[in-house]
Amino acid sequence: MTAPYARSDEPELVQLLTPEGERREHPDYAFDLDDDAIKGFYHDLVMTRRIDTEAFMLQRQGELGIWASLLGQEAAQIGSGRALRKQDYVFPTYREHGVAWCRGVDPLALIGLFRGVDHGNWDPAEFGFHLYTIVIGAQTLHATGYAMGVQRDGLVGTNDAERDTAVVAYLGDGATSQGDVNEAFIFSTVFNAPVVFFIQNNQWAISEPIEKQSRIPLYRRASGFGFPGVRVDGNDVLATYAVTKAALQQARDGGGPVLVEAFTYRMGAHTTNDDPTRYRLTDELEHWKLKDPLARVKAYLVRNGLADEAFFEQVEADADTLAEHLRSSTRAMPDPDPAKIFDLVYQEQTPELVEQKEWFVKYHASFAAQAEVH
Ligand SMILES: Cc1ncc(C[n+]2csc(CCOP(=O)(O)OP(=O)(O)O)c2C)c(N)n1
Repeated sequence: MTAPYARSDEPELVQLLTPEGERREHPDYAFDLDDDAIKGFYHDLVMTRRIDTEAFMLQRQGELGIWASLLGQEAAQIGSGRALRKQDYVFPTYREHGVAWCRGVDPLALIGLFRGVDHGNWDPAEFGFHLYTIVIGAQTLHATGYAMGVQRDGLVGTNDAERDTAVVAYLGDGATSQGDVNEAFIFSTVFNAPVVFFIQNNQWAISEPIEKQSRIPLYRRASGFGFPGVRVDGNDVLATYAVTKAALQQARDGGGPVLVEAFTYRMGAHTTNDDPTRYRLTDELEHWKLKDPLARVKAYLVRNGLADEAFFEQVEADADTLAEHLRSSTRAMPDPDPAKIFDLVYQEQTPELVEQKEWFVKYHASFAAQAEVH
């Protein structure tokens, strides 16, 4: 069996920045931003990694119930997230902390979800960023349905850059084995829905390797459904930006769905509940460390004299400030009102729900009364 990482050298992989920090050109995908934008991407990458490592440590200290780390996947998320326009709409999984950062969602809202004090405390409509979906692949159907709605609202192919809208569904390699995802592919292509399926192929679905999910590279699956697919170096923030930007534009222009496979690697555990040393070899991780998405942008900036020591120090200082804010604010989060679940789940309160809520409030209060007696 071929090691998963051997495939990353396939010629179809779109790459604009090598692991050594050298720029590459691609005939179909040009990077059209300047070096200041690349410095901005570097800032995003470092901040996102720090949110991730901080949340991981908070989980280890017992402050969070669980955390799904994005370590290694920062470039896939920042590149694609920065390619979005304000009016676009994102359906994430549970690992899209970098995309959330690009959409302006407060990282504390993500942390609150994993602490179990709320159900996702951000307004999806405000940020164009849906709540996290834990059910593998389900969000691809939500995204397809939403995209069909966008199309029917006349928000596709009008040539108005402020108006034309694309929808993105993020998913993992393992999710492509789900029926939901295959149904979403069929619906989106036959209805020409403006949706981009952004697969972060991080090589593992918990302990199942990509070899057990597919006999062919994932991006080629799209052609079987009748829409285009492209594989991009998911550790290259410039390439993920350029490829996603083109895919989003095709969707907004009325060209239908596109599948983007970001070829990347999950450097950490699946979640904080999991031990990857039980199923994967250390040399695989060591191989991918050489492709680190942050190191290659830093190498580019340094080797071209575009950023000095003061710039990197400032980025680290910003990350330290954010980390301190996340730590202290997480510990200060109040416990939720248990009855709140009744207010948030349903649009309308039926008499039965009102009755259930009253019973639940009394039942819950009985514990406090018992504690006073004893
Ligand atoms: C429908 C469903 N089946 C199983 C699970 C349990 N589960 C949680 S994460 C996961 C693996 C997902 O792998 P992948 O799609 O590659 O995404 P990744 O976590 O690697 O980003 C599974 C099977 C689930 N959450 N939902």
